[in-house]
Amino acid sequence: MTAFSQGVNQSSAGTDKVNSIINCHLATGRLGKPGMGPFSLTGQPNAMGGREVGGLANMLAAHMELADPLHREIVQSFWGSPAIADQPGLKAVELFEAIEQGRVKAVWVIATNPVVSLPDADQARRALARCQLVVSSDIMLRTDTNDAAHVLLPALGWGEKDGTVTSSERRISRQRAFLPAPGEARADWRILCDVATRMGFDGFRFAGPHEIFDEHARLSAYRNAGIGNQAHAPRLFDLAGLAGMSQQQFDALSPVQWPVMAAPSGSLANASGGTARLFADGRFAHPDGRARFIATAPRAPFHATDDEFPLVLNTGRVRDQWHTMTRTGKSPKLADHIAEPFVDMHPQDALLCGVSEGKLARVTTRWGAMVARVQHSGGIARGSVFVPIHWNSQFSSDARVGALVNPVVDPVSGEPEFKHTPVRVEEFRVSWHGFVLSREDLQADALTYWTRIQGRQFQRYEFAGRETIAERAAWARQLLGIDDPNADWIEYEDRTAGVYHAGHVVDDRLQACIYVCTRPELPSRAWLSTLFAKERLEDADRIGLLLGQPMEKGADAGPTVCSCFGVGRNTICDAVRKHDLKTPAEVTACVKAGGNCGSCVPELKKLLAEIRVAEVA
Ligand SMILES: Nc1nc2c(c(=O)[nH]1)N[C@H]1C(S)=C(S)[C@@H](COP(=O)(O)OP(=O)(O)OC[C@H]3O[C@@H](n4cnc5c(=O)[nH]c(N)nc54)[C@H](O)[C@@H]3O)O[C@H]1N2
Ligand SMILES: Nc1nc2c(c(=O)[nH]1)N[C@H]1C(S)=C(S)[C@@H](COP(=O)(O)OP(=O)(O)OC[C@H]3O[C@@H](n4cnc5c(=O)[nH]c(N)nc54)[C@H](O)[C@@H]3O)O[C@H]1N2
Ligand SMILES: [Mo]
Repeated sequence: MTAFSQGVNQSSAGTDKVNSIINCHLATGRLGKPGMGPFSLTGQPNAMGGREVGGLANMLAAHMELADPLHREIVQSFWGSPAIADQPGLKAVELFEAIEQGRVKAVWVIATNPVVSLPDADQARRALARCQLVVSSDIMLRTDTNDAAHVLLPALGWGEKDGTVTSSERRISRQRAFLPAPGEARADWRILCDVATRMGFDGFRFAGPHEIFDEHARLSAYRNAGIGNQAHAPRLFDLAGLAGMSQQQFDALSPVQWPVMAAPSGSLANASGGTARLFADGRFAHPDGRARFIATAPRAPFHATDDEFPLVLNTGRVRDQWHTMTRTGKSPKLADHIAEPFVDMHPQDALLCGVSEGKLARVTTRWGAMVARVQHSGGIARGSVFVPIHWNSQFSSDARVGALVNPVVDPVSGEPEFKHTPVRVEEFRVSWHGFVLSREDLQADALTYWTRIQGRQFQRYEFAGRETIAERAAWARQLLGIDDPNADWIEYEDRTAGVYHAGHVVDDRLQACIYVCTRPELPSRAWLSTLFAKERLEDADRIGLLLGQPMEKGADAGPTVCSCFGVGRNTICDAVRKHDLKTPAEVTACVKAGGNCGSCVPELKKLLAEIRVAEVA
């Protein structure tokens, strides 16, 4: 079995790579039987469902192809439509080029955040800034794309709406709302239908998702089974058995894999009416039933490295965030683990570039630049750097990696070459570092570098600057928005060492605290965070606030290592030393860390090694 995802697809030769995988399976006959086959791991929860309804510029609904005149005729006659496009629309990257050139004057962005997620993302931002009408339907108010929109249409999120989704194994499942609709938000289908109806189009007056699904199922079956002639095999995507359901039957639908043929008795198909396996008889979707090999010639990535841009920029995901963070960025538990945008690289490359772990770097390509913290995970080969796709202008001063990514696409699929852009990494020089924990949002834009991290009762801002601050107290109060001269404000300053600590207390509760230092080593955010949960600060807390560390030994758990069980670095290191733990399994047995998803086990290994080295030294 070959399971593949974006390391294969996101390439200027992506379709060739996928065809090569399929060729291997065809050549070896490893197809259509249990435990074998090429398996594309589609990333979006409903990526498959999107394809079924024709969610690409060169597709028609129900898996029909725009380029096929018979398919166009089928869809047009089923819909009773006066016209149907005979040329494909613009794919995402082409679309934004056309917008910037003024060839497209109005755009409606639905459920995507292109100012962050497209390659050459600064071009996408420029295009929207120049567009006459930008409409955005999203479930969040503030996104980088919404910031460029003229009209916002609030949509319902997945837990607030009703319909079906399809998984990678062709299984259609009912999805049911479990939350009420907030405010004026409407489901995407309703927004689309309401706009179409107001524009004077008929055919959009659906009572609900059940009627839309019925039309979808009928189209899939329309002129399908009977049409197996030389030029056209029956279309595999056939939901005949799901057409004509009542509202109750739709509501009770069990998950089922397509094709779902009409049940012979006329009774309604259910889970048993589906098709678990395709191609088991060695017959494929071509009219003659035979599969096709597609010859592929290897092709290098489009842009090669050179002296100016000597490394390769690879981009992708981290466990704790989803895409552009509009939802996961709100979760303190997720934000805690990897707090800031980073560039992961090999230590020797870092040395050659003059950057070092824990410090900031400027990452630059021919298309754009960003700022991120240098990290050595130990998992990056020489010559490559990895930057996560998640951080954007809502969360950090300059962290949209999309702005750096080259816009070359695969000629067939239009998929960008997200994993390969020549890049340069250099020091991002700053003269001081700091952080704030505050119950109120800050106006951070004036800071040279900042990242905002969602905490439980507060926002955390990591920042750094270049300019000389003459009056630290006045500067800090202004940053925190405190104008009351009698505010409960406690501070500590060491001018020679360049250290400044201050706390703002309101009615005995900690409102905000700020720590600045010329060196990047700053007090423990983990312990200071716990002060925000206190209804009133004790004297020892106020002293600890000034010191930036607890008075009581062992009270600081340190930065979170295991997000699942919320176990901090200090807790782990103390346990390792005290009980002489040697393996990650022993650590798990002792303090639980690493005992659930296991993604912190490499970090546990690293900590164990570091402690061992320190002991030996
Ligand atoms: N936590 C989390 N999970 C997600 C998502 C998320 O945002 N957050 N997004 C979902 C979505 S929509 C998707 S599409 C999937 C993506 O899931 P994946 O494709 O698994 O994730 P990526 O991080 O994009 O990249 C996968 C790996 O490809 C490697 N790679 C880069 N270039 C090459 C190459 O030339 N050859 C090979 N063999 N490998 C290469 C990268 O180093 C990276 O480790 O994840 C889904 N799951
Ligand atoms: N450099 C680089 N770029 C990449 C990738 C990469 O690996 N590297 N991966 C690419 C891949 S595989 C993907 S899938 C994309 C993801 O990129 P996007 O799709 O742009 O990212 P999301 O953050 O998932 O954006 C979804 C938006 O829709 C909103 N939303 C959520 N639910 C709903 C809903 O029900 N209705 C509406 N109307 N809005 C909703 C969210 O709040 C969010 O703003 O990024 C791509 N871009
Ligand atoms: Mo994706």
